[in-house]
Amino acid sequence: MRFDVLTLFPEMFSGYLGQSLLKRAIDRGLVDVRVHNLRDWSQGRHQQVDDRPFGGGPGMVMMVGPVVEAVEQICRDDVTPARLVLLTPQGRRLRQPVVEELSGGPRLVLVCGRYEGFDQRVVDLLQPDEISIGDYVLNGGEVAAMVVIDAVMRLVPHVLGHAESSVDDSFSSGNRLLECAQYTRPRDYRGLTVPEVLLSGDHEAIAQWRAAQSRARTRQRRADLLEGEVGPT
Ligand code: JCK
Repeated sequence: MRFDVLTLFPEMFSGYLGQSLLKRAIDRGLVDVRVHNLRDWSQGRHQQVDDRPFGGGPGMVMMVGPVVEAVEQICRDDVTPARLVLLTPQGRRLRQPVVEELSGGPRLVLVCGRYEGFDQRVVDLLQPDEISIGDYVLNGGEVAAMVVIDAVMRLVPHVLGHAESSVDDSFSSGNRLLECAQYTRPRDYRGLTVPEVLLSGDHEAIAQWRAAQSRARTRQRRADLLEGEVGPT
C-alpha cells in the first residue's frame, strides 16, 4: 500500500518512519511512504503557503493554490488510484471501521494542515475524506496523519507476523471487548504475583479466566462498547 503525505513539516515523519515495524514493512516492499513538502508548491520569493483570513480574525489560513496543486501533481505522478484524506478537527471521527475502510484501497494521500486550517475551497475542489482523530485540539495534522498510517498499515497483509495478527485486536470488527490483563516474568515482583490460573497449564481454564477478565474490564471502563453503541460520530 502506498501513502503520500503532504506537510509543511516533513522532518516530523523521519523518526516515525524509521521505527522498526514500519521500517521492516517498507524494506519488504509492503508499504511505501512518501513525504512531500507543501512549500515546494508555493509561489514567489517568500514561499508563502498561508495568508490572513478574509473577514478578519486571528491566525492564518492555508492557501488553496499550493494545496490543490500539490495534491493534483502527486495524484498524477502515480497511476495507482488514491483516496484523499484531509486531517481536520471537523472531520469524521477515526474509529476502527474507518481504519478498515481506508485500508481497503491501494493508496492514501494524506494532507496535513497547520495554522487555523485550510481555505474552504480546498475541500470544495478536492472533496477529500475529512477525518479527525478525536475531540482534542492539535497544532496541525501531522500527528493525526501518523496515527492514520499507523492504524492502517497494521491491516496491510503480511505487515504483522502471524503472532501479532490484528484480527483479534480490541475494536477490530467482531471484537468489541477490551483486552484482559497480561503478565510475563518474573512471577513475583515486589510481592505482586501472577494469577495462579495462568501458571496452571489448563488452557480451558485460562481461556475462561481471560474472557471473564475482558468482560469485567469492559463493563467497568467502557460500558459503551457492550451496549452496541457506536458512540458519537
Ligand atoms: C489539522 C491546523 C490546528 C487548531 C480552531 C478548533 C475550535 C483549528 C485534528 N483531532 C484533531 N484535532 N486537531 C486536529 C487538527 C488541527 C489542525 C489541523 C488537524 C490544521 N490545526 C488548529 C485550532 C483550530 N479551533 C476547535 C477552534 C486548527 C485532526 N485530525
